[in-house]
Amino acid sequence: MYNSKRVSVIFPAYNEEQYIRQAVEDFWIPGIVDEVIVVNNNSRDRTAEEAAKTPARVVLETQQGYGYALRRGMREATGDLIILAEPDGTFVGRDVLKLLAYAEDFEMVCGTRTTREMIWEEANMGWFLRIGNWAVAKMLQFLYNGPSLSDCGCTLRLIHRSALERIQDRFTVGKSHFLPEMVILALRAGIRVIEVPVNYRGRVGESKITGNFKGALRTGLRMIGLILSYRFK
Ligand SMILES: Nc1nc2c(ncn2[C@@H]2O[C@H](COP(=O)(O)OP(=O)(O)O)[C@@H](O)[C@H]2O)c(=O)[nH]1
Ligand SMILES: [Mg+2]
Repeated sequence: MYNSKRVSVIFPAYNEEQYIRQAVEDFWIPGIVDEVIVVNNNSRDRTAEEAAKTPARVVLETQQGYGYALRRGMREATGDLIILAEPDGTFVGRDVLKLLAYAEDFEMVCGTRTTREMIWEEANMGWFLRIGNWAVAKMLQFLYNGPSLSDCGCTLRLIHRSALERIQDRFTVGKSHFLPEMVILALRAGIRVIEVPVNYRGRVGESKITGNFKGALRTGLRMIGLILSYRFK
């Protein structure tokens, strides 16, 4: 509980057997986090078995895709404050406290991974990804008159249940470009959004989205297409 509010953490998981147990342990902050949900997205490794060894609730989402997995997790969550994260070692559990601190003033608190001082040496955030994430975030900021944004692809974020309920039925994206849709819908609904710097570390296991140049470019182009089509259609 945080300020008498129940806190849920959601992990979308596709083949994350190596780190899933540690992730649940790291994010289950005693006295603060009430529930951790692992959304197993048809993993072909032992993600489900490893997650079952933890106190987390494990649900299976059969529709394949990062966005589908997150959306399922948000439907399953019972908390008043809902936090999205990744079980791959890139995020630090205690950064949840940074999101919670801002959640007193804002309905949605997004992490940003492009702050130089918080990018760990081994992190997958070279100049191309860093500038790309920043540029697409700026495009979103200016086209939707948003708050200062510097990262379009940071999973680590928090949303109040009351705010989520206002936009949840309008989610359409199921693949890797889900995050900007969530921000656009939030801004359009008048939800108060802020961004805060979070740690970004190296990954455990293989990256499936931005791990190679092609994958990163594909996701970036999908995000740009989405931002333009929402704005001008
Ligand atoms: N790529 C991908 N990731 C998924 C899927 N379902 C769940 N995920 C999870 O989404 C998160 C993001 O993927 P990841 O490989 O870490 O991409 P990266 O953060 O860009 O390196 C991870 O926690 C995955 O386990 C899926 O169908 N595809
Ligand atoms: Mg990742």
